[in-house]
Amino acid sequence: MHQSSLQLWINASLFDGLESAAEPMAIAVKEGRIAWLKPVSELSVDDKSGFECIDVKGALMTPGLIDCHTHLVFGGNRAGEFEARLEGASYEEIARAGGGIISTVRATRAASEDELFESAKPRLQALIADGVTTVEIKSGYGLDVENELKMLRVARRLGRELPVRVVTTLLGAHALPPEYKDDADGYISLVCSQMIPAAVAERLADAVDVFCENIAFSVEQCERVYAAAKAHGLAIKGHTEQLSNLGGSAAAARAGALSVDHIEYLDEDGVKALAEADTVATLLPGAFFILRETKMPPIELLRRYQVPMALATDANPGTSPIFSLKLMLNMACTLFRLTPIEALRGVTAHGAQALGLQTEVGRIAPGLQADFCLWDTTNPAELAYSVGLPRLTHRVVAGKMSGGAA
Ligand code: DI6
Ligand code: FE
Repeated sequence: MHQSSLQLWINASLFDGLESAAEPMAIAVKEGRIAWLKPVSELSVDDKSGFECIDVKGALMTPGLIDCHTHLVFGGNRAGEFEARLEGASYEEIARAGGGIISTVRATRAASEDELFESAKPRLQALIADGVTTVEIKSGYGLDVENELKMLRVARRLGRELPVRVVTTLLGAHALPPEYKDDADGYISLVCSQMIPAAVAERLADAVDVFCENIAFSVEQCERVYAAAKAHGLAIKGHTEQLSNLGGSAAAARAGALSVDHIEYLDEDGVKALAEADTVATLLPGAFFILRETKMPPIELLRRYQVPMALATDANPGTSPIFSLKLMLNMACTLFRLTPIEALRGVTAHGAQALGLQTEVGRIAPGLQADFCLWDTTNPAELAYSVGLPRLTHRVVAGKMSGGAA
């Protein structure tokens, strides 16, 4: 169905990744890319010649959704920790007592590559069913060279075997492994001198990420990781200002980070640093919700300084066991007071920018990949307004139908 190399999708209510079109649009796809688009009222007979014409009858068309921050490859799960938190333990207390991230490290190290692949697959399929066409997947539960590479190999394999673009990020500096107890600097040296070069040698990582926090790594340690990543030609990102304000976001921006993520505790100086460096602010309302945080990210400041805001699931076994990007659209509006259009930009154009992929995906614009979704509504606000609906009727990746209800 709709697999010819020349397609003309007509009568779309278009949200192009940044704005909604004022009138019904026609979108031409040639060999998997967007060739051109124009209002249906301006279509000539010549425009249509040679194309397979698909009338979507007013349905909402958006770019394929981009989940620019996930940790969806991991062993085991943390339902027990969820119960402990219900009884009053905090995330930090659990982490300091050797639970939290480190308990997932134990389960991930014990799992084979095949086991990790099989457990990650339904998580990724859930995102795909929600309209995701590009997903970022981080390592970070191996915390030694062999197990970090194992996670990244699983992420690459997911991208080969499932109809979704996968971008990989090495998050070796996620937590301190037990072998390096009391030697965080020594562990950072391992990340810089062995893990990053090994990931680069196997082409397993597109970017490098860090967790800059009191319970993880200092700003100085993160800066060492950034320097090593950049020396190997990799992009950088940071988990920063999630639980406290250490100045990690400004440091990441100064180092040229594509994005800084979480940022509930970001202050005005930090926001200015992002604006100056063109670094994206990635909002992760799932972790905010699960941890019942009350400190809001500085949305008004981000607007004032025109920092692009991306939005992602942070899908992970601890702070965001949530495999729905559409739910994040609602949470970003309900919890963080984004407008529906801001939220939608966050999972399309700005999500792409957070991955450095803005010239490939995230917008419906000439020259970009023909990755898009059609929804059972005409109004983009409904994607954020309602949970569970509207239905995804078509999901198209590089011009090929791939999922959706229709
Ligand atoms: N911040 C988070 O919210 C996740 N990682 C991070 O640096 C949590 C990961 C986990 O708890 O397993
Ligand atoms: Fe995360």
